[in-house]
Amino acid sequence: MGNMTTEVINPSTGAVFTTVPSLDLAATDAAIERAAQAFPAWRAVAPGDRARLLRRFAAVVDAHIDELAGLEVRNAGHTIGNARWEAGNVRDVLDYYAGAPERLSGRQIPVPGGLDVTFHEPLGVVGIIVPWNFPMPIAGWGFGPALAAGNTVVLKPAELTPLTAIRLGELALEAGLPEGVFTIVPGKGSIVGQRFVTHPAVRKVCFTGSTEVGKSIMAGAADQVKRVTLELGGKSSNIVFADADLEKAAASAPGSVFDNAGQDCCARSRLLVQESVYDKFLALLEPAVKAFRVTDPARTDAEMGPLISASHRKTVETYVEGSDVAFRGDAPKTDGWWFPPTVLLAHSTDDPHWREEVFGPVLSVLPFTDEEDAVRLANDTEYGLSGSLWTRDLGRALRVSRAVETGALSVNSHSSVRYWTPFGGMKQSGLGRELGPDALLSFTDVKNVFMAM
Ligand code: TAP
Repeated sequence: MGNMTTEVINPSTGAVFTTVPSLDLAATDAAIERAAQAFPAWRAVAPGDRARLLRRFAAVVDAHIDELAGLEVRNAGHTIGNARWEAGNVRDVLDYYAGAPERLSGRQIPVPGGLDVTFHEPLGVVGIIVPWNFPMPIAGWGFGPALAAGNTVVLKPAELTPLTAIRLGELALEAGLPEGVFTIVPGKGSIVGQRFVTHPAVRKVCFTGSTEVGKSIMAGAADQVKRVTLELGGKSSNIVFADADLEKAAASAPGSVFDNAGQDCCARSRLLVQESVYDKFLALLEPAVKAFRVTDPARTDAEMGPLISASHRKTVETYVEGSDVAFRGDAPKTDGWWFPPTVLLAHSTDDPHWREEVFGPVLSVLPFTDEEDAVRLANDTEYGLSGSLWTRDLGRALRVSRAVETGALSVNSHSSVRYWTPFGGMKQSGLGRELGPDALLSFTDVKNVFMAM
């Protein structure tokens, strides 16, 4: 079997606009072997020189922000505003981790009879598997720290959204990264992604995607005791207490779930509102949802574009059919995988839209009685990735922040991601942390050396 090609579709129109290669097993093996051959020279690059190369890579990305963002608008249906931020995030992550090679210090530990020191050794080849929902940032969160720590990288973009990754691979070469240090391997998860798990030269797999595939990757990696970082699904809560700034909380709630058409593992897809302000809050929320602008994502005033594919739209629709719709926004009626922002009332915690990750612009609402009830409802899920809470009471903010079982939480805000702070999930939302200092160390193993006097 030779390499095939994949058609790339614009989700705003449903039309094919280009094709890319889809690599077979032999081509995947060849890419992994080139990465393995490039590893000894890459790890030996002087720290200052590796830092300079990463800074140059960041500068080349910066010079191509508009081009990369334009690709993502067409390929993933991201709004142009978001897509620019995403390309800028790749640049920022590279700049941040460019500071790492010269600071990746071990320790000197007091021992009798000699000297004991530790080193943070790179692992070798790292395989990064990226989903379609945030192709650029999720790629960068893997390859930035992995390269900085001295590893070489093979990266598989999602079949639906390969274009920006392929371009980033070209830009890395343009910036002067040696051949084989950072290779894009477009193709199917069942072929390319699976080979990252089974090929013995790949020492770590960094996977972002569904919990189901994440589990199979973890099980497959056990065979070679391969390191894994898993960033999986989420069902995050937005908890609004009666004492909160309700206007501010209502104005920002739509963006917290409908941004990227809800195809966001951090989407606050559960809205928990204290019962004493429930009716008032929903009355404030309704106009904000109806005003959420769903339109051609290339328009600078677009707040939401289409869903990624026709089949995904069908799946999202199943959560709305037969459910109690509180209110909905508008979406274009033209070709493309459009879906209106939708608010559903949950009548039971068994409702599928309350329980499962919809990964679409669907918000599920439920009232709660008191703090304890809010925490219980927020924790009633196997996911634990993100979340928000709104209150003016500092003590409550701290108590609830500590009690909600989630990897990232924001108070009176919906932000989840800063490239210099850790990001990742508790429970079945994932394993390990991306970004910040934690991610860097996760691409190394500690070596202890004792030298006798
Ligand atoms: P998946 O189907 O899990 O796909 C993710 C990636 O894994 C794709 O590149 C896919 O390749 C590949 N893949 C599929 N099967 C594989 C296998 N057996 N072995 C190795 N790789 C395989 O998820 P998705 O539908 O693309 O993304 C949506 C899900 O990702 C949601 O559940 C969402 O919550 C989660 N997500 C989580 C996060 C974080 S940060 N926690 C971020 C984004 C998304 P193909 O190209 O062939 O599909």
